Order: sequence, then structure tokens, then C-alpha cells
Amino acid sequence: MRALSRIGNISRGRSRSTWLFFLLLPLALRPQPGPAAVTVSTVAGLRQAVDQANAGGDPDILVQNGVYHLNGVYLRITRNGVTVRSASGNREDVTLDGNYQTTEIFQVVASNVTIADLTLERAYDHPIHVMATDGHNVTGTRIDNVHIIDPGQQAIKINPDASGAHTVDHGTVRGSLIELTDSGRAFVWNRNGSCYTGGIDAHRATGWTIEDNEIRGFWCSGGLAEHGIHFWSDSRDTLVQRNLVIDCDRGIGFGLGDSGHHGGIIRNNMIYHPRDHGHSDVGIGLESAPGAQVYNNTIFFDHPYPNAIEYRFAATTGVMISNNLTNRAIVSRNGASAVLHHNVTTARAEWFVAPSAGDLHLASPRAGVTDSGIQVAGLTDDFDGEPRPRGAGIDIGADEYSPAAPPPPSPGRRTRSLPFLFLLLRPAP
Ligand SMILES: [Ca+2]
Ligand SMILES: [Ca+2]
Repeated sequence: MRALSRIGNISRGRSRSTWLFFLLLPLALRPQPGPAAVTVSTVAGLRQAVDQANAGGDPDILVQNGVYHLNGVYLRITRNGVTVRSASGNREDVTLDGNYQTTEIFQVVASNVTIADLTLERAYDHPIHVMATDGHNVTGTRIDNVHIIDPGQQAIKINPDASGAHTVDHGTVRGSLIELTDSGRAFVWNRNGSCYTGGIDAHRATGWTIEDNEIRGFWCSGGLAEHGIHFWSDSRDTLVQRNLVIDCDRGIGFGLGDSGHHGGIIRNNMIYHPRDHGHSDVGIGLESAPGAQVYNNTIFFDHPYPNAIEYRFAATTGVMISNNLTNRAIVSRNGASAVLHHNVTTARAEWFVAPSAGDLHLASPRAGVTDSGIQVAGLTDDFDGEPRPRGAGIDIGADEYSPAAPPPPSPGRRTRSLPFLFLLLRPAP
């Protein structure tokens, strides 16, 4: 939408080339392969297209509708600027199934790689592993509108090289659905002997944006799962916004123990956890996370864990926690310090539209919540991407209340993008 609104601004110009651009735009957006993309319809064809792209061939790969049983085949992208996406733009039309034989469906070791509009399931380890290697950094990864099901370990793994000197920075994960189902949960436990799984797991990564995703089901009855979204090991300046995290043992984390995180923002997220599975834990956790800002999140638990937000360890200083709406406490542990403003920790189920379905939009205006937050620099929208403030002031929590129901599709559940816009709008070679 933002790209289209930018086009709208351009259209107010009067040059002939601008009007020609718009005349031709519908043609360019037709869902058919253009000359600048290679289209594949078999596993062998997909593997060959990736190999050819790595060798300098066409960097844009479109995958025709179907279920692709990889059976050990994996896709290692070594050349900058490669894109792999479904031809239709609908992520449910194309499934790359690792059958728990393929260890990593995508291994990304190059910059400006895009993986979009696909379903990835049953990787033995990570469906997507982005890593710095061979002595160079990786940047500009885009993971957009991808549905990941039942990874054997973490769904998206972001790693530096072995020395830690080279890193994977400034990527985005957007509009994606990442989930662990009962059958995947059983596999995880057998494969790992623990609940070693989670949604997005990043080490030593700088400047990532994680937005508009839905992440659900990362728990095990036998042990504690990793977070839905977790940046640690000296990661910094992560922006985590407008995500829906449902039924995960731990929701969103910056840092773990003394393996910390610097700066960063966690805002406008909804985190819901139903009944206890045995290891239910915190909604948002800061551990050795100096300078973090946590504001306008809504966290609602139907399990008994006492804390919605925790900030921990003496290295956690300079932290701001404001305008959050929860039904559990916000607490310091192990000597951490933070400045807290205008948080409401007494939310009740009836305040929300459908909490048991993870819908934590406000059901009606509520004194002390609507128009009751403080201004925060940089806060301009809500969970729905709707502008703030509305009415007399900022609402507390992830939703800025509006009388009409928010329009579907809500964040994280997009199922179609504009697969050819990127071809049109990218810089000429
Ligand atoms: Ca308001
Ligand atoms: Ca709203």
C-alpha cells in the first residue's frame, strides 16, 4: 500500500513518461512470467535455476503452483540479488516440502536475496538459514509473505560466521505466518530431545525489521521452547512491530542471560497465550538489553505465569516501557532498570474483541485505556497500521480503537502480494 501511495504521488506529475508508466502498469502487473524471470515446475528445475542464478544466470525465479517434495535437495543461494517466489504470488499455491530429509530448504549466504510468497514445511533443521560465511557480510535479506510450517529447529535462523566478525544485517521478515503444529511438535521433541525450536532466532544481527507476521504454536509439553521472535548474542537495533504471537511459551525476546541486545524497539505487537502447556513463560523478555524501547504492546495470558514483561540483569539500563496493556505484571529481575510510564496491567478478557482467538483489539472505548497513553517519539500507527493518535490521544496497547471493525486482512495473514511489482520497480541494471 505504501508503494502504491508513492506511485499516487508520482501520478500528480504531468510528464508524458509518467502517464505512459501508468498506462503500462496493468500489463506489467499481469501474473505471467516476464522475460526477466525464469519459471520452474519441478524440483530438478528449481535446483537448476538456483544453480544457474548463482553462476550469473537469471536472478529471478518463479515457481509454478504445486507441492515440491525436496527429499534432501536444498537451495543454497550464493549470489547477490537472487529472488525466489511463487509465480502466482499466493504463498499457499507453492509448497516446498523438506520431508524432514532436507536439512535447510534455503541457505542464504549472499546479500539482497528475496524469498517470498511460498510455503516451506518440514525442514529437518531450519527452513531458512541466513548466514555470513567466507569472510563477508550479508545484508538486505527479504523474507516476505512466506508460510513456514513445522521446522525441526528454529524456522528462520540468522547467524554470523564462525568468528563472529562477519554478520547478517538489515534484513526484513514481513507478512509471514510461522507455525508449529502438533505433528511438528512431536517431531521436534524426538529430533532434539528438547523443545529446541522457535520462530525467528538471530545472533549478532544488526538493524533487522520483523513486522506484520503471525507466529504461533512454539511450545512443548516436555520443556521450554525458544521465543517466537528472539534477537540476541550482541544483536542491535531490531525493530519488532505489528506482529501477532499466539500460543508460544515465550513471545518476543531481546537478549538471553548475558548474551545481550543493544537498542531496538518492540511496539504494536499482540501476544496471546491460552492455557498452560507446562512451560508457559514471559510475553516480552529483555535480558542484558540496554536501550530497548517497549511500548504499545498488548499481552494477554490465560495461563498463570505472573509476568507479561520482564527486564533482567544489571546490563539492562536505559530502557523505556510505556503504554503497554497486559493482564500480568511488568517486573524488574536480577537488578535491571527501566523507566515505566502509562502501562495498564489489569486487562480483562471482556475488554477485547475475541481474546481466545488471539484478537486483542479493544472491543469498546475504555476509560484509562483509550486516549490515555503518552506520546512516544516515532509512534505513528497501531497494530493495524492505522494512524495514531485517533480521538483525544494515544490509546494504551497495540490497538488504537476505532468504532468500525478493522478491515481484513489483518497483519501477518496476507496471502497474496504483487509478484511483478519488484521487477518493475527495481533499479535498471
Ligand atoms: Ca485514541
Ligand atoms: Ca486499530
